[in-house]
Amino acid sequence: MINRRKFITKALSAGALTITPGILRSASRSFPFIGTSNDLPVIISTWNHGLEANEAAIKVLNNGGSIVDAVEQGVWVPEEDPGNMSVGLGGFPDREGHVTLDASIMGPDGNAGSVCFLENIVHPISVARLVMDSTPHVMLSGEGALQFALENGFKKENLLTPEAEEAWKNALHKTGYDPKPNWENEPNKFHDTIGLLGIDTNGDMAGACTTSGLGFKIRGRVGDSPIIGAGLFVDNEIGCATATGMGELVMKTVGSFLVVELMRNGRTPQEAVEEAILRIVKKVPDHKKYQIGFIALNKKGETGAYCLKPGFNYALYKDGENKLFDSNSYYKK
Ligand code: SD4
Repeated sequence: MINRRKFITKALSAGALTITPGILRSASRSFPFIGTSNDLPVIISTWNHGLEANEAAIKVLNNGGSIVDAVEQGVWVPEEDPGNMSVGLGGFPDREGHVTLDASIMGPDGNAGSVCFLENIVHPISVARLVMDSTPHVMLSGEGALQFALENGFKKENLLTPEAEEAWKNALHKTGYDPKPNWENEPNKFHDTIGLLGIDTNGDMAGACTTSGLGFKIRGRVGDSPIIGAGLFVDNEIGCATATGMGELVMKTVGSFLVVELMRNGRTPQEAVEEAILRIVKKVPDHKKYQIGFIALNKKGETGAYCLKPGFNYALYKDGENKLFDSNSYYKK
């Protein structure tokens, strides 16, 4: 009970979290960095918003926080950024105009928590953590997840910003209210989930994944991000992985679990993420219309990143530096 109360106080102070952005930021590089040193900690996260998320996660570790605190508070940064239209506050709504959120978290003890189809809460990752820490369950959805959050002190807020509302109206106009946006021409536009993986100086690993999901999706649609094993998986003996992109492809191949199992069987993180993308290429007939990106981290602090088509980038904090890298891709254009 005491732990739970402390945790809630911490989650509620999320709105007051201040991040000094950009201290460690550097230019994007056009080659994948594959870690080889044993220097820990290492934090890796999806897309360019990962730079500030990594910084926040490292600050938590530097201040003596746990690796679970670090991954959770790292992803608070894009969740509470109203300018980020793919995560938390300011995310693109579904086709009815409601922002619905998916999030999951896993710790080094193998415990997991997630929420899906959650509305009106700025930090779904912290609700997922509360599910993990204070209930015997793994996943809460929709109304029930909201009720659980409100009962535990989270505040109900409107997440639909004027910018996201305008984008929604324009998209409806352009697509004729078609639930499938034009992926062919804009493969990366709707894919900006943050997945963040970390290993601390003790070698303990955790991961967090949070998103507003597919822009202008059919109401009720849930993606891969809150599905343990699809959008996120952590096995503290082996490594961890997370995914971004068209979640349906990741769910059909249980992508993050696959990456970790490949590492268990001896693959490096880079080999594992490449094989998981290859699995999608082989098994999902219409994969070429979509984008998928995986990142992975193993027990030695080695990392991997790979995607279906060019355009995916990731942020890596390693050896005291936080940098953005372009991922290699299966298709070259
Ligand atoms: C989903 N995988 O809901 C998420 C979307 C995503 O960056 O990755 N956005 O399918």
